[in-house]
Amino acid sequence: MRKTLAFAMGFLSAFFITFPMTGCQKKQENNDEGLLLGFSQIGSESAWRIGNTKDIEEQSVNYGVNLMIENANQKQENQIAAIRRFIAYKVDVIAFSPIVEDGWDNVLTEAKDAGIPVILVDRDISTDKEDLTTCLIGADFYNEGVMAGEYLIRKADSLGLDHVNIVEITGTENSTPMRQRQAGFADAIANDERMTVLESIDGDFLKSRGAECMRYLLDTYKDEIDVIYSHNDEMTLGALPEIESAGLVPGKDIIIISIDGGQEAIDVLKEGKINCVVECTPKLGRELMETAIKLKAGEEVDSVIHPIEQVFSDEMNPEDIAPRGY
Ligand code: GZL
Repeated sequence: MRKTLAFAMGFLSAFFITFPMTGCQKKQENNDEGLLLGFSQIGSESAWRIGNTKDIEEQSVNYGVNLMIENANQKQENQIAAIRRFIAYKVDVIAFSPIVEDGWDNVLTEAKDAGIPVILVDRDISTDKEDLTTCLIGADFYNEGVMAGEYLIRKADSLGLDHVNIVEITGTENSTPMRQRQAGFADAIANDERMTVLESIDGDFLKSRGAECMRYLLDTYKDEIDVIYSHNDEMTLGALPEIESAGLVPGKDIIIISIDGGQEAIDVLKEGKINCVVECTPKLGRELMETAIKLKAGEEVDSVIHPIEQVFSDEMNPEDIAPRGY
């Protein structure tokens, strides 16, 4: 028993457990009590991601769900390993935020064969197989891109611009938010002949990469740049000091459009250094817990759950923006 328990304890040491850990006995007790949910989180790359994790943990307590959460530190292989551990531990439901869309068929087939339902949180997967997942809970990233493009058209109208040169700093290549934010923005400006995208460059949703990308874009295009369209606040916040170091005033010399809507970016919007922030709420925990509880009870669930999201910009009184909570 000790050896088994030691294994169990060692096995669980990689997880942050939100119930008092007493090894396997707790699992047996939980068979009749609350739901055991295994969640693989991408990492801690942004205020958005940290806020998402915090909300999921808080909601698991609110709903009495036993949460096993593992941080993959931006590596798909860590997410795949975590899902395999959840399967081995026989959790009731698995949830994860896939860092990229491809490469999940094998591990999700293993979950399906084990009879464990899977919920996609935040991001989607790309697969030809049927029924590997039950529900996607996350933003409509395409619409976020459309809202960013529609803001730019209004801004160009208000400034009387006859041509608009855009540089795009994208999120993680092949991730759902990157693909759809790029597509929505491109479609929104497609019929506006003033708009030209000079270059799109991968910033991987990271602040450091946002700064590197901005340095390259300024060196390459210098004063040609009219607009920066950045797929998340972290990269935007990394880019701003580079713009100022080049002697340009962000929000004035260059229009800055960002996505996420974290407090730090909203504070910079209030300073006038960012012109538009499209909201992408990280607060998905309530919908996740409610969906997981329904699945454990054998109830039908919606295949897609999109939160309602808004646009914050210099078209409004930024002082009216409520505290963001992330
Ligand atoms: C969007 C989420 C993205 C955020 C980034 O739902 O996947 O990942 O926009 C985060 O800040 O890194």
